[in-house]
Amino acid sequence: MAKDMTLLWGSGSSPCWRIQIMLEEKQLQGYNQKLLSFEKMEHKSQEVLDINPRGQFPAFKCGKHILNESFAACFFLENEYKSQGTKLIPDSPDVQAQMYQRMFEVFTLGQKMVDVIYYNYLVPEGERHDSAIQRNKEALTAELKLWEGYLKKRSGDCCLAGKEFTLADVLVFPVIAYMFRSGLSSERHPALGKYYNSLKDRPSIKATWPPTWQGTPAQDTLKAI
Ligand SMILES: N[C@@H](CCC(=O)N[C@@H](CS)C(=O)NCC(=O)O)C(=O)O
Repeated sequence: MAKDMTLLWGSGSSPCWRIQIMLEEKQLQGYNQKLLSFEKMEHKSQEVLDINPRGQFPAFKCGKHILNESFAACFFLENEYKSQGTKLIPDSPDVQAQMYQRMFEVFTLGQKMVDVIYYNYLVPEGERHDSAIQRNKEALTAELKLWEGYLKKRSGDCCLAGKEFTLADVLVFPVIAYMFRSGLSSERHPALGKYYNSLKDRPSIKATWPPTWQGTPAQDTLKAI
């Protein structure tokens, strides 16, 4: 159970947050955990490498199983603890179809977000171009328009796949939250803003809110998107 689990994590990392939300939803509080620092390069420490040879967060051990990919960890936990805590994969094929579709689309959304927020980090100084920055911003704007459309269609619902909180929300919410933290405007993206506000106080999410986000000002990188 929880005592056999170890999570090494970094604050603000969406993949780490997914596993933390999942563990809360499955009532697995009391697992071993250690908050480590990106700034101090602790993701490259031996302690992390022993679990995650990629030297990345999350590093997650569940009994004898190593599950460093957040999607893998969340699916594993849902399967292992099907009847404990929140049931996160509903029985309805209609809901499942929506849930799977949205959770895998988050890879595209996340990549487009990273291309904008981390442009300077990803592209060496001499190779940066305003045209590429502009293209990345347009790609993210178009992607967000899609998500606005998805969420508008579900306007009476709290969640990505309908009225129930599912695995799609566990996996997608941290990315949406990261964008609001980075200055995304809920006036420009009202359906995303509504989604964010409807889930941000959910107990599993509140209990695991990234500690480095508390009390520090948000960024404004995505303000104009
Ligand atoms: N593929 C992993 C994410 C791994 C990952 O990209 N981790 C980032 C933090 S969000 C990291 O540790 N970056 C530091 C590095 O790669 O050196 C998952 O989805 O769980």
